[in-house]
Amino acid sequence: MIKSIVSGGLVLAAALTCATQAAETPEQSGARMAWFNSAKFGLFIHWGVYSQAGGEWKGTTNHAEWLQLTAKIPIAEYTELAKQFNPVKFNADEWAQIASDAGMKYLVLTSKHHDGFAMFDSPSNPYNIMKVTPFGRDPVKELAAACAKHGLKFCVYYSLGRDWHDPDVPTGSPGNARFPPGSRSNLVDYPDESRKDFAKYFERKVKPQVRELLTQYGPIGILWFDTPEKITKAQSAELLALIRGLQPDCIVNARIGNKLGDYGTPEQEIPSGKSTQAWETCMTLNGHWGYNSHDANWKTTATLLRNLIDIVSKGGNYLLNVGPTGAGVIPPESVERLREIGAWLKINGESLYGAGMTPFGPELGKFDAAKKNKKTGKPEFVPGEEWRCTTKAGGLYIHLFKWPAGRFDVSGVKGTVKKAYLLADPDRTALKVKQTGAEVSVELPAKAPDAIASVLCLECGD
Ligand code: JFZ
Repeated sequence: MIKSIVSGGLVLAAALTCATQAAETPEQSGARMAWFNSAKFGLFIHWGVYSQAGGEWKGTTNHAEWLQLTAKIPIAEYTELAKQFNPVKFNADEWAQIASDAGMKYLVLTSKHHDGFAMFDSPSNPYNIMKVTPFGRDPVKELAAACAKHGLKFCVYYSLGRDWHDPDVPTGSPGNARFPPGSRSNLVDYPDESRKDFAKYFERKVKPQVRELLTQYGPIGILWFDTPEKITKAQSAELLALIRGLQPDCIVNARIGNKLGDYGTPEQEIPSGKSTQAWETCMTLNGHWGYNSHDANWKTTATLLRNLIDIVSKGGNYLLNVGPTGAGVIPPESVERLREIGAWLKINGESLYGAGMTPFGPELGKFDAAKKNKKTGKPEFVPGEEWRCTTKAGGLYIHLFKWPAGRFDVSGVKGTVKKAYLLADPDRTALKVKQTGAEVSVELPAKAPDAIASVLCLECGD
């Protein structure tokens, strides 16, 4: 049995440093990050008023959670859409069960996306699901309870620097060709960027609602901020201090802004290399975060599962997204993929949960000078397609994507391989091992235990 070394890795996964966190010891931030560094896999849920439209608006069909901006809908008209929001098929226990069956350990729900609409009972701001819609229930409250019942950490997403309902949320920067002033703002109702004062929005809406989220729903695992945009360093620090004061164990991602936060959040991409600092890749199952009924571009279970293994082998977490319908139903194509990942984790989860990153590296892939990145012109990174490795105190887990003929060879192994076996083999039958120094060769059966990823365990000693 290979034991977990997560605790040993935590100090290395120390939070991104900054003035506010400097007062913290590595042990304190390590203790807060313990569950996150062990969990590896979470469910992201983009669900709100926009979900009702299913990506469609007056004949166009590529919308989703940005509907209000991409369809240029005035607040008055968008509020009419909100008044129709009545997700009678929403069942928090079902959603938590789907996440649990997928082998996920935490769940992040959009509590307020860029449209500024609160999916929770917000006494400080009436633009919320309890006041505006006929639904009359609080999904954040129901999901928090369902997650507690299913042993999942309940977490909330909060759009920090974009809010298309509030008059004081400027975006973009002068001189930034890609994101000029107003590029991510509601210019339909609030056309004059120069009149917008982020500090007013920060005091009027952000701080009261963050306080509500941290005092109304029990323990919050992560406050998953998004798009910090114009927030100042002082405001990021003040917000972090507010959170630490209310719930010291609540993890905060780096999108709180200004190099604060406990971990980084690469979006829709997996970094090429490994990192000792905590990080989490968030990714859609198809091409949209919010529900789009026209988007059938579903990633295969093989891609998703190999992404998870690749990410964990580099020291990260995988936050995989679903976009439920306006009625409150998670699309069956999403559920099917999550169930298949869960079935694999049921057999092989030991190789990921609580595991450390690869001691090797070449297996991850290489930069190919012959393939230039279209955006940067730099050599493209070509991921390795053969295998990945994760670690625990007692040895190595080799995840074989391609089943080698006859034997698996690896060099650079530290220590002596005491036993080799396939994790999917309930009898853990010992496989024949040859080792010369750091070179190891393991004889394999003809048939792979799993078509997507088969796990070879190498128990190592001195
Ligand atoms: C943001 C949102 O705009 C989007 O709707 C979704 O919620 C996603 C998870 O977060 O999208 C981003 C945010 C940051 C980057 C790209 C898209 N980024 O840093 O490249």
